[in-house]
Amino acid sequence: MNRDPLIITVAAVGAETTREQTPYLPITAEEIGEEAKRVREAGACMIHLHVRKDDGTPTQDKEFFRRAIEEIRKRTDIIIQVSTGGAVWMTAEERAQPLELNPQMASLTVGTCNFGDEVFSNPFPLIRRLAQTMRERDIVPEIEIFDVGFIDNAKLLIKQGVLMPPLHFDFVMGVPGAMGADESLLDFLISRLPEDSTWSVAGIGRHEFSMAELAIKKGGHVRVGLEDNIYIEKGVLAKGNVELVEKVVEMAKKIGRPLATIEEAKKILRLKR
Ligand code: KMH
Ligand code: ZN
Repeated sequence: MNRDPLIITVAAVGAETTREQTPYLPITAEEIGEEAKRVREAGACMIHLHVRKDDGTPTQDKEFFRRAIEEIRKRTDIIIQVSTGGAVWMTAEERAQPLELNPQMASLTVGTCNFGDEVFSNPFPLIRRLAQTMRERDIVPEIEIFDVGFIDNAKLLIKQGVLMPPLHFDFVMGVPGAMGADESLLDFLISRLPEDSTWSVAGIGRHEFSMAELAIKKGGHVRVGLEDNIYIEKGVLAKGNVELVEKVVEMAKKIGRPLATIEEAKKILRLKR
C-alpha cells in the first residue's frame, strides 16, 4: 500500500455552483479567505480558486482575484492555484487574467468537451497561449483532463515544446458530457500518463468520495470542494468545504496515507515559489 504524503486540493468556489444550490458557498473575498483558512486547518494543502462578483456571478477579473488572494494570504499558507478555465462563456482574454498576479499554480485544460448542455472550449491556440504565459511567469500548470483524449493532447503539447514534463495532472471524472468515473477508467488514465507525472482525481457530484478513495489507495492525490460536489452524503448538503475535506482526511487516516505538509506539497508539485 502506498504511504506517500497526500495532497488534498479544495475547489472551494467554482464558476457554476450557486447560493441557491447551497447557502455554504463562499463568494466574497473575505468569505473565500476564511474558507481557505478553515480547509487548511482541516488538512488541505491547495485551493483551486475561482472568484465571484458580489452578486455571485463568476468573473476572471484580475482585481477580484487580487482581493481574494490577499484575504487568503492574510490567514494561511495554503498553495494557491488560480483557474484559467473560468466559466464556459468567457473569452480567452478574460480567462488569462489571473495569471498576471503570478500565482504559484494555475489550471490548464488541454482539450474541448461537452459540459452539461454547454461546450467547454479549449482549442490548441488558447492552450498554447495560456501555457506560454505560465512558463514566462514561472507558474506551474495543473493539467486538467476531462476526457481520455486530453492525455494525448498533453503528450502532443510536450512534443511541440509547449508543456515541459514532469507534469501534474488532475483527472476530472464524471462531468456530464465528458468522461465517466470508475476504477477501470482511472487505471487506464494512470497507465497513459507521461513518465514521472503526478496526478489527482476530482470526482464530480456523487462520484466525489468513491473516486477520492481510489486515488488515495492508488497513490494519487485528491480534489474535493463545492465546485465539484455540494453533498456530504446522499441528499445532505455539506456545511461548507471543510466537511468535504474532513471526510477525505478520515479516509486517508484509515487507508494509511499521511497528509502532505505545505513544503512536501511544493516539492511534489515542483512549484517554483
Ligand atoms: N468551470 C468550468 C467550465 C478550471 O477551473 O480550470 C471549467 C473549470 C476548469 O472549472
Ligand atoms: Zn475550476
